[in-house]
Amino acid sequence: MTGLTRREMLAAGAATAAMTMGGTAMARAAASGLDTIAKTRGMRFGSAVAFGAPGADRGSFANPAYAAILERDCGLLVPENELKWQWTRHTQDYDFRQFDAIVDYASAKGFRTRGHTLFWAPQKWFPEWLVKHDFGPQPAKAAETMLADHVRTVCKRYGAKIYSYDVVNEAVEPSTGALRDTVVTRAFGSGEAMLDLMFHTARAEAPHAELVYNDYMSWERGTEDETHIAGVLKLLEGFRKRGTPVDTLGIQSHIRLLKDKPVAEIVKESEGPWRHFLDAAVAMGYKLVITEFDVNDKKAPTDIAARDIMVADYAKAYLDVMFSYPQLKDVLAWGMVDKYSWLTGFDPRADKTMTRGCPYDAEFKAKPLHAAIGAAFAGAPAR
Ligand code: 9MR
Repeated sequence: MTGLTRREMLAAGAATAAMTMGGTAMARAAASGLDTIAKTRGMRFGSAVAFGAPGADRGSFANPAYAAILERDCGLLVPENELKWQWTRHTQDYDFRQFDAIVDYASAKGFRTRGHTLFWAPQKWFPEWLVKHDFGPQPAKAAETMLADHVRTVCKRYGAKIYSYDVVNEAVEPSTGALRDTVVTRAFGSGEAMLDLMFHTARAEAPHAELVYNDYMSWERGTEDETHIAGVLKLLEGFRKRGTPVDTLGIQSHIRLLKDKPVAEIVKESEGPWRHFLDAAVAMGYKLVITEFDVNDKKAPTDIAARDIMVADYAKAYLDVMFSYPQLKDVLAWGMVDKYSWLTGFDPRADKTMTRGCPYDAEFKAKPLHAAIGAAFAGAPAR
């Protein structure tokens, strides 16, 4: 039993029981934690987690009801916000207090932790001081020093405690497919130079870690998604041509029920072009990771039962396509409980009811989406 935490041993027992009992894949899936089911296929499951004061009503490890779900379903954790520059560099100095608390919890409980993110590329997510920063007479050198220092500082501090980094998040502008133009890329002289520096520095400082380029291009058909996908592919090709050390394409997977169409129709129009994209990425040698999975239920019905089924069906269809790629091993949800999801505030429903894009409802009860994720894992080819 070496290398297994107590939580994993308990979960493994539950999984064995679940796998030997009869019934449908759905019933098996609902009977045990998601990471446990994923492991039977050589895969892993986890979630975003937030910092919080003890007992706070948040998606935090310090909220016992939320922690119980993490400890039941997850083997992987990722900070929802606490490693972003807005948290760690709210001034030009470093402040790791909130992320340290997450890493301490993860280490104590035997979770593996992802680092999101060493750099979030759109300027609107920079801390204010960075937007106004004067890079001086040699801007490329100054920008390089600043970003390399950031990567080194984070990688040194956490060492082997972080197994995978979103080294750069969202560098491609979806409306044009070009790299985003910001005060930082302008100082560097080009977006490519900025990206290359980030990945080379991360490889040197954290040679053990998986290095991920993460973005939100999604499989739903729409002009922006297509331009976005083309831009990401071009970026991935460029990395390979220049020898930039990028291991994995992070696919955020905020999938969206935004059309007044049955699930089967949305899936039918999405799958072909999406596979084309994934095929191209894996042909270049990239691995895949689902980094931020949830379902935007904007156009799903108000009725809870009908909506939950639609969300679950849509998720299952998407995950089945993704899980058919052996290059995909890790799957992380962007939160486990509806009431703490970014979707509730960021993209509220017209009928003002709570969004239902996470595996658990506001009462911490598992929903059909939870069973659908479990069933997708249970049915995935082993890797
Ligand atoms: O879920 C996050 C939310 O709490 C924050 O307010 C927001 C801005 O920091 O970021 C959200 O997470 C985003 C992630 O970091 C990158 N991909 C999109 C996610 C949802 O907006």
